[in-house]
Amino acid sequence: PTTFTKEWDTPAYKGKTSFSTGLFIDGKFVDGSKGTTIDVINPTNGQLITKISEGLEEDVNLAVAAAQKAFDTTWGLNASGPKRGELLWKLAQLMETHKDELAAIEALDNGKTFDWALGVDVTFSINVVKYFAGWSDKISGQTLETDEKKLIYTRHEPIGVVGQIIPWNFPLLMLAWKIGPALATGNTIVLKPSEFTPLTAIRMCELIQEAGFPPGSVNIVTGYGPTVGAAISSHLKIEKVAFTGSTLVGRKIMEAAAKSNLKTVTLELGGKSPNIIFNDADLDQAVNWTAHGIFWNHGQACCAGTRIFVQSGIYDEFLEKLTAKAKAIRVGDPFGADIDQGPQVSQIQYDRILGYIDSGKADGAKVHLGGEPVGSEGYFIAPTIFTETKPDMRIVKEEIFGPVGVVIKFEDDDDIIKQANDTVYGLAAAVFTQNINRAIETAHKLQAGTVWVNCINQLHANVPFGGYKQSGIGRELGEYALLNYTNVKAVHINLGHTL
Ligand code: TXE
Repeated sequence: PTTFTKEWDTPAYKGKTSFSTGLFIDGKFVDGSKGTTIDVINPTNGQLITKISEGLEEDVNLAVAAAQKAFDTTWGLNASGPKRGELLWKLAQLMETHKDELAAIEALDNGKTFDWALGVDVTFSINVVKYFAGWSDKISGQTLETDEKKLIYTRHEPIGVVGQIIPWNFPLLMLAWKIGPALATGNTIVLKPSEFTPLTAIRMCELIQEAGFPPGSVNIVTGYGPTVGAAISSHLKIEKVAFTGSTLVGRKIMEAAAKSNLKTVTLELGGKSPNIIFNDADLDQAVNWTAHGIFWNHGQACCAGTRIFVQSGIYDEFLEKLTAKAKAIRVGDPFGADIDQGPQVSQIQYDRILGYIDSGKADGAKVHLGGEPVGSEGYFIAPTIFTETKPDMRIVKEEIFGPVGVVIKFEDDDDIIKQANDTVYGLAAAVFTQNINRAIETAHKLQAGTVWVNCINQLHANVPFGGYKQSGIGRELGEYALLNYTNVKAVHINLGHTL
């Protein structure tokens, strides 16, 4: 494989990087089996960043074989909990040493600003790896009492080779969420990053190697969904697959799992999260959090609070303040000085979002702010707010995954729960009120895996995250994530019962 090298001398970052562009299989960087490559495009200007190796089904097979060998010899039940924890901790330390470089690669590849990449993506990824490092030596079962002539206990054993397929909105962070619990519990991994944002994953392979993980314990096969992704989800030797991405592909993965070997599936899918602001909310704080809720990461967040329900008593004032806040967002080069919002990740997403904006206009919603591209190159879209929407409009029902929010007026407390829950999704929700009873009552009635009260988009390594309804299956992060990566075995020992 070739080497990708780049130097930055920008207001946000000065520094350089250099890493292989190959697949990472059995501890080595290799070309794809057919020698083909994938173009990685810079969303800021539409130009080529570099070419990386394209993996195919054959490469997934090689990666699974390497992962199986590692599981049977150097990892799995052959690596003690303290050893696994030590290596994960070492990895976190290496990420810390290279944190600016990782943030720069992420900003280049994904288009998020360098400052956000550093402050959120890289920092949180390090926390997550450290958090799961700590779990490595605390994986244990139970002893269960039945009668005095029996000893019964459970073991939480690693599953084996696990497949992980991740998206482009938080490339490094999703990798950390996935590999952390899988390695802490002793599994070996075949992971596919998004074809749009593979670079931090490839750089991480070098850090994984440097940390001392045995060859084959982590394999990264870059490639496309219908080839590498499909090969992982239908592989007969992979017993579990974890996926983050669209609901559409989530369905395909479940289908492939069902048709192949009934592998366990966990899914973290889309959302159309409600954000409810009651008359008695702290208005300025609600405005600040709401803006963060829609525009953070350019709206490319599965938990984005995109359906903004505002009670009638404060609607006008709220909308005015939110508009001022959105207007102040500085859109531009992710490495520029004082930039808040970079480009959308790809031409496809850019076209998709503009298509949604057009559908909103055609359906008769009012573009209150934005609603158009910014500049003449790259995939920049102005922060956009729609008002005067109807419940059946596509912009109200479907996930747009861009900097686009819809603001909807509501009157009474009861009706709002119905409106908020009127969606096929159930990933997250937010509620703003200074009345504790209303806050808790609303939080309990909302059908969502996460409810934020007087805040939004808050995530922590030790707090589970995942969806109700079509937003997914299973929970990531926290102790809950460990359940995805272990098989529970009950061992019965007969101490004297005779037959
Ligand atoms: O996602 P895909 P796309 C939503 C968001 C966005 C939409 C489309 O609404 O606008 O999805 O994005 C791999 N078998 N989210 O099309 O395709 C693919 O290569 C196995 C929400 O980019 O789901 C990538 O690695 N894998 C979301 C991963 O799936 C397949 C984050 C995700 O890409 C595959 C991203 C197949 N047949 C998008 N086809 C979130 N929950 O945060 C593709 N992939």
